[in-house]
Amino acid sequence: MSAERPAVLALGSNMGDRMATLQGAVDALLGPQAAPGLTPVAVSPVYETAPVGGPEQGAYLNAVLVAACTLAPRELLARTQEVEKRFHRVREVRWGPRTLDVDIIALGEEVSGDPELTLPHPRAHERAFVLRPWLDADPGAVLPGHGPVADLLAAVAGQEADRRGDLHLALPGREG
Ligand code: A4P
Ligand code: MG
Repeated sequence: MSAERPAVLALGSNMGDRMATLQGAVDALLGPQAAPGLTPVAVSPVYETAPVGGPEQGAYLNAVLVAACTLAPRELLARTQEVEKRFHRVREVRWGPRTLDVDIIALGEEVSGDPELTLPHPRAHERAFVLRPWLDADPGAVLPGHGPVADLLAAVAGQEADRRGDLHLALPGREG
């Protein structure tokens, strides 16, 4: 366990019951049954976004979670990958459709070029589907090495991200 620092997680789904999958992932990561090490801070609104990269595929629902994290980077990756597996993630091709994708956008000020866990996420700064919900969840957000998320978002203003006002993710409380 290390000192508490903010973890920013981006969730995406474009197969099956997308909303049920996203809420299930939030609960698996932060709910009362979740292993310790991640404490809920904020969850963003849900955005419907056109797929970026990959083959032709359906629209995504995307959201961002902020949690206080005492896990080491590798422990956090193991946690997010376990949750992806739990949702029977199907992904045949890179950037192709998937039931659930959980990306670690940032973990405090951690910087790493490790291909297994690159921090901050190497493509986050150019993706409205990450930046838009992140800014909602944390209006003062800064992407280490890139600057304020508000500025990064302004630079990708052409990318569509439609806020789904009819959809809401619940942030679980912790028991005890
Ligand atoms: N990996 C390295 N750094 C990280 C990190 N910071 N967070 C490694 C998570 N994983 C990281 O990821 C492949 C490998 O990246 C993992 O083994 C991990 O060790 P993956 O999730 O298995 O594969 P992927 O997601 O298909 O590929 P990739 O390159 O991670 O794609 P992205 O960048 O995750 O993009 N369009 C819209 N509108 N919305 C989306 O959510 N998502 C993607 C996926 C593409 N287009 C999208 C969306
Ligand atoms: Mg991924």
